[in-house]
Amino acid sequence: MTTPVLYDYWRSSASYRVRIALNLLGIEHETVSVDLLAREHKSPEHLARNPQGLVPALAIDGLMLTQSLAIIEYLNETRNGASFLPAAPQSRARVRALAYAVAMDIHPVCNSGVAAHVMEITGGGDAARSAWMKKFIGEGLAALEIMLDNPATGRFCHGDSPTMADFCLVPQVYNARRWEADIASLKRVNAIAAACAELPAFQAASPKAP
Ligand SMILES: N[C@@H](CCC(=O)N[C@@H](CS)C(=O)NCC(=O)O)C(=O)O
Repeated sequence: MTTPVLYDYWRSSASYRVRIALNLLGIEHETVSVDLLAREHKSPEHLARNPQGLVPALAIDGLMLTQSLAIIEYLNETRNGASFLPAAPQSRARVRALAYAVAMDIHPVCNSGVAAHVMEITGGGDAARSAWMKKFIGEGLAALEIMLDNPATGRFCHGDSPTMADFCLVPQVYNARRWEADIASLKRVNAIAAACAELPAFQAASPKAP
């Protein structure tokens, strides 16, 4: 069988989500870096993998998959032992809502390409970019903290084993710290991030990993 190839960028939070999932499943894979700063994601070579010109893309099972959550759900549906989404429909809906709150609401407005364009058309500099990130990440994670005030929350976002919601939360917390968004008071968010940080699969997926 061909070794899967993850096309990613070390600081990309969407890629970070997929790295966590691959590590939790112990799927051996190669990684090919697509350097966002060098704009390699807009090269013809990468656009052939993902017409959106975004990372990650995962070559697996003869497919070229894109969209981190679609990739995670594909792995969940095709790999034995994966439990990235709970079985009960109401629980699945909750995990998806938590994951989407990050991946579909916080992440897109804070994407590097979006922030760079806002700065370009407004003439904002580093201070404006930082204020933008702080606002949207801070507000988004504050809402997530309230969503996590729920009996279904356990050591992780949903119960006591990691799900797709944790795969989204952890990279977003990494970004919050990077941009110095004020999330110190978000007790559940921080406790879950700390619980995830104890797991080797999350450690190895981190941009801070050696
Ligand atoms: N919804 C997509 C988002 C992918 C995405 O936005 N990736 C970012 C890195 S985290 C990217 O490639 N940004 C390049 C750009 O904005 O030009 C997913 O979950 O895979």
